[in-house]
Amino acid sequence: MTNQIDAVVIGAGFAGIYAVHKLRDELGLKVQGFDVAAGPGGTWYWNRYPGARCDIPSVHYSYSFSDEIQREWKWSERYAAQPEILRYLEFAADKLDVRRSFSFNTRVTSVVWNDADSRWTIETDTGKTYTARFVIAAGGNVSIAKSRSEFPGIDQFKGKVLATSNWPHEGFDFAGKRVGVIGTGSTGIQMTPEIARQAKHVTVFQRTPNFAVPLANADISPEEQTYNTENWKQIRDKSRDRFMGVPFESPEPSALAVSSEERRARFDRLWKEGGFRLVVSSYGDILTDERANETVAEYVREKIRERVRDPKVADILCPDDHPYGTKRAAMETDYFDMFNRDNVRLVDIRAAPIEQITETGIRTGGKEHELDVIVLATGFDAITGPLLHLGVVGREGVTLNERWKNGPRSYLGIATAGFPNLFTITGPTSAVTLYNNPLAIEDHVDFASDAIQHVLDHGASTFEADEAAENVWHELVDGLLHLTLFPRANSWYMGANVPGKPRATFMFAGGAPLYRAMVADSVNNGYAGFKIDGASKKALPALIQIDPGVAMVVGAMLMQDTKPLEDCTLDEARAAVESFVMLQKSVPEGVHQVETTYRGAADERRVKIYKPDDVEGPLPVIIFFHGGGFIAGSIDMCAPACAALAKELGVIVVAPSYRLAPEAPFPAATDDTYAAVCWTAENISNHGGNPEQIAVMGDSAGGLLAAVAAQRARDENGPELMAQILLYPAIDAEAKTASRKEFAAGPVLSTAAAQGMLLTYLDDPENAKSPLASPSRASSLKDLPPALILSAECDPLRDEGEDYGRALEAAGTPTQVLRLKGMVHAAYYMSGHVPRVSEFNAAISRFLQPLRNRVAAEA
Ligand code: N01
Repeated sequence: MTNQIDAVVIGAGFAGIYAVHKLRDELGLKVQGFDVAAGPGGTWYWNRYPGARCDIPSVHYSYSFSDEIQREWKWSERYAAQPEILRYLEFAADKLDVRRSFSFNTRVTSVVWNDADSRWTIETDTGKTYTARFVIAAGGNVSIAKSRSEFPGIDQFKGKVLATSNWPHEGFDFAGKRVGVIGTGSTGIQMTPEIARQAKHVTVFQRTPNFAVPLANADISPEEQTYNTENWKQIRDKSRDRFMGVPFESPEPSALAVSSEERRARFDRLWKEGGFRLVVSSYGDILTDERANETVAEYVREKIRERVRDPKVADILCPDDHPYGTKRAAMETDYFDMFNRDNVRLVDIRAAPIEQITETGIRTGGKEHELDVIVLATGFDAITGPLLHLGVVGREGVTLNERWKNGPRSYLGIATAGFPNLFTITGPTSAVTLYNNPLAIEDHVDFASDAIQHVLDHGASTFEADEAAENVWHELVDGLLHLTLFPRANSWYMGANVPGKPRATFMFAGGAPLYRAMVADSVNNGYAGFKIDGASKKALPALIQIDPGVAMVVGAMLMQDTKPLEDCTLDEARAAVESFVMLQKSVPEGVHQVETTYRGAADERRVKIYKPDDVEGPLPVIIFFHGGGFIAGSIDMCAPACAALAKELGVIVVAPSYRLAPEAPFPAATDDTYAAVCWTAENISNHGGNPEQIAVMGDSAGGLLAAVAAQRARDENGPELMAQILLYPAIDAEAKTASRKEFAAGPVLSTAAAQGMLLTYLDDPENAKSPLASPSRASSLKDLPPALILSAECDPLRDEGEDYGRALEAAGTPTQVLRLKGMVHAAYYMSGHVPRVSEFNAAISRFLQPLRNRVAAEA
C-alpha cells in the first residue's frame, strides 16, 4: 500500500528533528520521518566511541530556535560528551514530540520523482512505500562510513573489528587487549588516549600526520549554567555573523604583518583557550596565505615536539604535507602525551603501508603487529555519500549519482537542478563544513520550510534550482575554494579520502556570514535562481554574481559588522573609505615617491608623485584622482594603487589631493583637480615626466572629476591630454539606470550611499544640471581625449559610466568601454585580496600603448 503524505524527512539527527517539527507543527503538513537508527540522535546515535564529544562549545552546539529548549537544558561540560549530546537530542525530540512522526529502524531505499503528478515516491526496506510532494534529505554529512574493503584481509581477522561510526551500544572492554587503531583524524585523536588508558597495548597506524590543538574541556559550574540559560540569547547573539557560527574573537588581519613575538603571544593565548580559536581567531590570512599558515603550522609542530619525549616519534607525528587547518581541525586531550606511554606505539604507514590484515593482526612493511582488536577510525564518504546512498532519481529518470558523477552540482547547497522539491539540508557547497552545524542546519531547514510555504501560498507545484544559477554558483564556490589553501590537503573536504571519489568542490569556503547573505539575497529577490513551476526570475542575486576574491572581501566586511556607508556619520564614512588602504597589495619596491604641493583653486595642496626606478624617462604621466564620494578618500588611501600603477605601466603617477565636501562643496573638487592638471602640465618635466603625454584618470568620484577635467582642458584652452581613464565613474547625479536598481543594495556601494554622497557634494541638487557636476550634460562631447571606461559588472554606477562611454563614442571621441565581470565598486582598491584586480591595469596598459606610440611619433 502507498501512503500519501506531504513531506518526507530522511534522518533523525539535529536536522531531521527540527525539520519534522517545522513542517508538521508550523506548516501543518503531513510529515513522515525515517531513520535507520532505533531512535533520534543522528551521528550522535552511532558514534559512541570512547572520547566522542563535540568540539564547538556545547552552549553553541545546540538549537537556537527554541527558547524553551535552550532554557531548560543545562550542559555539564564546556564540550559535551556523546552520551550527553544524545540525551539532549532525545530531550529535544520529546519536547517537540517528533518521535511519533518517525519510522525508526527504517532505511530509505529509493526516492523517485514522478513528473506526472509532481510527487516523489519513497521506498523503504520495511516494504512500505510513500509518495510525498517534498523530500527533506537530512541525513548529515558524515554518516556513511568509508568501506572496509580498503583493508585487504580484514574479514579473516580472528579478533574483534570495531568501527567508530557504529560503536557497540554496550561499550567495549579493552582491558588486557592489544589494540590497533587505524585513523588519526578528529575521531582517532579523540578516542585513542581513552583506549590507551584501558588497553594492554595500543598501536596507532598513522598514514598522514595531523595537526591537533588542545580542546581545553572543563566542567561548567552550576553558576555558569544558570548564567548560560538566562543569557543564552545574548551569548549566541552574534553567532551567525561570525566565520564558524560561534562568536569567537575576530582574527587579526595578517600573521605576516606582526612581529614574531606578537604572533607567538597570540598563538600562546589561543592555544591555551583551546578548540577552534587557533584557527578562527588568530590571523585572517592563515587559510589563504601559505607563509602566514606556516607560522601557525610550525607553532603546532613545536608544541608536538615539546610534548613527545622521543624525537623520532615526534618527527613522525609532525604534519608536513598540508597546511594547518586545511584538513578539518582536530582537537585533542592528552593525544600527543599518550605517545610517551609504554603501552603505546606509533607505526608510520606512510613509510611502510599496510600490506595485509592477517588472522592475527596487521602486516606493514613486512612486519606483523599482533592484535586482539582493530579499531577503524577511517572516516566517511562525506557530504555527498549520504545523498548518493538514497537512490535518488530525478526528472527524466536521471539519477543523482549520474548527475554528480564528476562531483556535486547544487545551487546554494540546498537544491539541484532536475530534482524538484528535494531539499538537501547542509548539502554540498553549503557553508556547513566551516559553520557550527546546528545553526547551519537550522538555516537550511528554515529555508526549506519557507520555500515550501511559498510554493503552497502560490498554488504552485514545484520548487527547483535553475541550472544557469547552479552554474554561476558553482563557479563562485569553486573560485572561493581556490583562493584558500584547502585544495592543498587530501581531505574529506576535497573528496580525496575515498578511493575513486572525484576530487571536486564540496565546500563553501567563504564563511557563514557571506553564505547567509547570498542565500538571503536570493530569498529577498523572490527566490532568484530558483524555478517555481518551471518559471524563474531572470536576474540572479547580485551577491552570487561577484568575483570570488571580491566575495571574500564582502564576507570579511560582514564579519566585522561594517556599517553600510549610508548609515555612517561623516567621520565613520571617511574612516571606512580610508580603510581600503589595507585591502590593497603593499606598495611595490622600486617606485620612487615624492610628496610636494600644488597650487589648488583655493589653497596649497598635497600631491604625491610616483616614478618607477628602472624606467628611462621622460615618462608618460597619469594624473590619478582618488574616489571616496567627494566627501572621503585621500592620496594616502590610494597610495599603494598609485605606486602599483606607476610600476606596472612604467609611467609617472601624479596623485593630487582635492578639497572634500561638505566643508568644500561643488565646485571645489573640480576646481582643485583641474588646477592640478594645469600644474602637472607645467611642472612634470622637472620630475621626469613627459608633458606631451598626460592622461587623466580617476575612480568613482575621481572618475567624474577626471571626465570633467578633460572637458575643461578642452574648453578652457588647457593642456592637451593624451587620454582619460574612468574607473566605474559617477557620471550623473540624476541617472535612473537599470544598474542603480539591480545593485541598489550593493555589494560594497549602495545606490543610496552613492546618491547621498553626491548630493552632499552638490550642496544644491540644482547643481546636478551643470556639466561640471554631470559631465554627460556637456553641450558637446566632441574633441575630447580618447577615453577608456572600465565599469564594474556588479556596481550601481555601472550603466551611467557605460552610457557616458557610448555618448563619447557617438560624438566622435574614440572610446573603449570594458565591463569587468564580477567586479564591484571600489574593486581597484582590493588588489591584496582580489587577484583579478590586475585586469584593470592590464586593460589600461593595452589602451595607452598605441596612444603613447602615436603621441611619440607625432613628436
Ligand atoms: O575521519 P577523517 P574522522 N589506510 O577522514 C585514515 C567529524 N568529527 O572520522 O589522513 C590508512 O578525518 C586517514 O588517513 P589520511 C569531523 O567533521 C567530529 O576522524 O587519509 N589510513 C585519517 O587519519 C571530522 O572531520 C568530531 O592519510 C586511513 C583517518 O583515517 C569528521 O567527522 C569528532 C585509510 C580518517 O580521518 C571525520 O573525522 C570526530 C586507509 N585506507 C569526528 N583511510 C567532533 O569533535 C582513512 N585513513 C565534533
